[in-house]
Amino acid sequence: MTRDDLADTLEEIALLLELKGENPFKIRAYRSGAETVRQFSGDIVALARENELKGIKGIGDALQQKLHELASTGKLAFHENLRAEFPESLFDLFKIPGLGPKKIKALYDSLEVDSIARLKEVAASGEMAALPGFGAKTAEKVLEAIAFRESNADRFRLGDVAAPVAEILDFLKSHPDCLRAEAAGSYRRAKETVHDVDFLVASSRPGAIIDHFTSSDRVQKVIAKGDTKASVYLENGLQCDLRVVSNEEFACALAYFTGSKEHNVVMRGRALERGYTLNEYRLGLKEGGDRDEPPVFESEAQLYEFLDLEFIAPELRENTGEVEAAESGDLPRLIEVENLRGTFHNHTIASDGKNTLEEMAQAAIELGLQYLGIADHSKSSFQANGLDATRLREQIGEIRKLNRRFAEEGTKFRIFAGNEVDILKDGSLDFDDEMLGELDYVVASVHNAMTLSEKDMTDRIIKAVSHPAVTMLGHLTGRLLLRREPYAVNVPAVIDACADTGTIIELNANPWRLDMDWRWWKLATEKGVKCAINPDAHATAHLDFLWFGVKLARKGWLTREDVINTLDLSEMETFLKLDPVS
Ligand code: DGT
Ligand code: CA
Ligand code: ZN
Repeated sequence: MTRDDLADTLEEIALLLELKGENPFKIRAYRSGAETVRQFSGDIVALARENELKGIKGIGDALQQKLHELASTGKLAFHENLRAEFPESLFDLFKIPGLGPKKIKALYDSLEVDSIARLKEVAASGEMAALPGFGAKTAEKVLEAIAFRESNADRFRLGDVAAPVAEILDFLKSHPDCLRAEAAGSYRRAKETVHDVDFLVASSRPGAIIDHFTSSDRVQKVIAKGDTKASVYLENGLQCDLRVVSNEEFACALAYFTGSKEHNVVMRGRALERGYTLNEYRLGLKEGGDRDEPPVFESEAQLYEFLDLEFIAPELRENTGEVEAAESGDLPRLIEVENLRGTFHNHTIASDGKNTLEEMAQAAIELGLQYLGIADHSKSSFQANGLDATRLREQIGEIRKLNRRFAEEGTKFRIFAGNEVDILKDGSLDFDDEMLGELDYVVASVHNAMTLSEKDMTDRIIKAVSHPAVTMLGHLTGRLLLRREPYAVNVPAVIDACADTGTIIELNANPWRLDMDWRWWKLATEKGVKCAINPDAHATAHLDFLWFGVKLARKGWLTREDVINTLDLSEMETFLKLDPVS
């Protein structure tokens, strides 16, 4: 049970009571209770578990009891009974953007909409558009949202699978008969979303490994179980496949199941040209061929070498030129997480972050970073409590003070005073030049008016990056993976403008974004544009997102030289034209 679990449950109760047409005061009590739980500064989950919520404003007696039951037992009878009054399929409707509780209630009451399938029907037939408060535009939006949902069905964000994958790998490796274990497939290639995860184990006792795998606490349902293969679902619906091979087969199997399919086709072609066959288990002799028996490969690297190739990092295996580069010895030396010295786009409690300046700095120091850029929101992002010039100047003062303290203590660490300045609808910035001039650096981002035409959006962003105060462009397309499509924008034109103006483009490492997309970085570096890998952290724990950022940067063929935040502190001070703190 987490804070979010508690708050989400209260919110869902409010929705269901609303659908039942219950007393608005009761509904409001649940809704504001959810808000209180989210905002509470102490450990609300522990307090609820220990039944010590008394006296907290906004949580009455009835809510205290319910939160206690939920936190101490993991469920709430009242909630479960309420849910049981509705078909399970109704709950999918809450995941359609643009359908709030009021609309869901109207659809449910007048058109008996209780599933996505029924929703699609009434949106397509014109019945929805005819309802008061709906209209043709709403119906169209709903249909688009359903189509988006269908095309993303059964996909998962890399950020949501990384933790379970690491746990399952540890669990597999804990078995005494497991010689080697890896997660292959799109996960290993660091795709931003994956359909399923393909585990591979080397063992001489496959049956024991398969039993072990399917008995994991993480496994919710076993889909199929054979002598050397098994497929399961985890609690979050992610499908995981396991294949067990012999230790001799492991290297070829790992290469095969890492893919991509397109990369494999080219590899198999190379093997054939040399008189061999290549399948998921081994390199073999081509029928009628006159070659010697091929060796057993202990590692993927040996297989690549045998086919006259440099080792190709899994992130690059998409058949976008990596085999040609490996043949001619021109593969880039990819960036590694250890190369990062600092990072920029990060938030604090001054806007919508969860931690203070000092806590964020401390966390960055513990990660071994030498600098941390603070870029809270600007005033137009009022929903994120953006800062006006007065508050921003105050923050700059606090940063200077902390920096002097670091210098006095002899800590080699500096906070850079920046801001994530909104790019307004017309491409101008949310602060005047005087304010911008007081900052160490500026991240410029689009946060509103996302439905402009492609031309208007492109002009808007180009105007912003052309402002001399802008150091870098934040999350270029505004996409939220599996949730919101990128807005319409001409990415190559923006890359050209950034090249002309010397503006850095951010690789936003938040697993919801991973924006700019990895497919564009080759073009950007060809044009001489630099990358900044930024976690867009809203809490200290989010600094770990840098790990996803580096994975995706590697997927975009980026080297240490392409990524600006590999500069050390004094190089970065020079780059930002700042005097060292004295
Ligand atoms: P996804 O959809 O996110 O799960 O993507 P992948 O790449 O993990 O695809 P998956 O799980 O269907 O298969 C894992 C790997 O196995 C894939 O990357 C390449 C290999 N593979 C699967 N089917 C074929 C095939 O028909 N031909 C070849 N050459 N390779 C295949
Ligand atoms: Ca897969
Ligand atoms: Zn932002």
